[in-house]
Amino acid sequence: MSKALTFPKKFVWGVAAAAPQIEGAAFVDGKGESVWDRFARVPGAVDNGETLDVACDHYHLYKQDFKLMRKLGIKNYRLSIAWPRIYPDGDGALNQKGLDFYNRLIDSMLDQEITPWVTMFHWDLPQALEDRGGWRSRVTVDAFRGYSQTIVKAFGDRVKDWITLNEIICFTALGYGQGDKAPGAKESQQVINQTYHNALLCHGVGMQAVREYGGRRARAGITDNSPVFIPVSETEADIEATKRCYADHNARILAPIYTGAYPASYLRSEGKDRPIVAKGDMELISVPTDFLGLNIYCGTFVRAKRSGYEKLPFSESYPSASCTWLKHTPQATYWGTRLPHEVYGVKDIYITENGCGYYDDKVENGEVFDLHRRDLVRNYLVELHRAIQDGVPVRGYFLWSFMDNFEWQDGYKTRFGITHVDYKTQKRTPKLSAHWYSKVITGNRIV
Ligand code: PNW
Repeated sequence: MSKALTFPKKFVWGVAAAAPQIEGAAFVDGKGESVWDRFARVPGAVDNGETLDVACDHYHLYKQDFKLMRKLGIKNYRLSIAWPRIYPDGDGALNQKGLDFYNRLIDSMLDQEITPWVTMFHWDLPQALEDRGGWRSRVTVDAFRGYSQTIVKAFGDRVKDWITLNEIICFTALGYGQGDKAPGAKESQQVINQTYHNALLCHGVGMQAVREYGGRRARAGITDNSPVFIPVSETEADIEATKRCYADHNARILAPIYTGAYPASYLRSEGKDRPIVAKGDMELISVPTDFLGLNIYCGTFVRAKRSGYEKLPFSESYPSASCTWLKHTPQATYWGTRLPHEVYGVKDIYITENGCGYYDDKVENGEVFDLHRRDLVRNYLVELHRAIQDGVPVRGYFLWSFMDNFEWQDGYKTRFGITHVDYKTQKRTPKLSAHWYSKVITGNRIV
């Protein structure tokens, strides 16, 4: 048996999902409306007018879902807590039924010997907070302080690994700039920069909640989808160019977290649109983290140019998943982990998401032959293994996603799961990729 593709001892293998994409029960047991519940009702916002109302009904089916996870040998599960279940209005009155639900959920995971990795915020801002300014406002930072403290106090006896926020860019720039994600606003560049800044403050506030109330063994970090760049050739010139490109594109999020300051070049280029920074903000944003979570799906190729670097466009025939933004670029796991380590000195990296979405995963005679997914994930893991061999401190990998789910503005047609969900019957069918991944986990090596 070849040893070459074995992962380090104690490497963490898991799967990931997020509350709004799987739970359903959107208005059950006192849950408040989220910006996504509202946005999904805007005509044209989500494909086919689909909503999050039922999704995979994980709210009611979590026990069987955890049994299936265990059967597949999955020992780590990255989930998120729905803020509007805990505080329907974002702050103020606490919804005890929401706390009860996550208590049952976590206990049920532990019964199946699955370790929870909890994301505090995966895009489902309470609509009531949006009505008071949402990410534009520091009201949200204050509300997040209360929310994060409450959940760390409530679940910290059983949850040791915390992720403050998922993908700042997606709920700020895409929600308030591009407008294709909730709340679907179109704001000025200054406001967008302020939404980033307020999100960074929440990250700091969440870190503090874990430090204060999480107990001695608790660890915390953020999950980012910092843009990934890949040198088109692994020559010194292209690698140097790629590093410069990487640093330029991470000036808004990773730089402030890991250096405690926005790069001067960023502040210069934003000019009067730069975020308003209050005293103490940068210290809060750069509270030391225990790990960095990275969601890695694809990268952009870069080459050296006399004046610096050049990003290369993808041709139309370049291979991708059904969602065309997801180009087949396995080297993304190599460069996407190596560069934060080299540029920002990040220690302890987890891939908190990687996977792919297809339209045509079908159950035939009880099976789903998603060879395309198995192949893609395998290729990305080979490159991740190479990163570890080269000394990049990658400690774990979470596959997105455990089961098909609500893929935001794409609705339900794009399936990211290694488990197929029949949305009419809620029947779960592990796909071929699930059986394959199960062997990877048990063997701790790529098979
Ligand atoms: C992530 N991109 O989002 C999210 O964290 C998940 O909730 C989501 O379901 C998953 O990836 C699959 O889309 C991303 O355009 C969305 O590069 C888009 C991009 C990256 C991540």
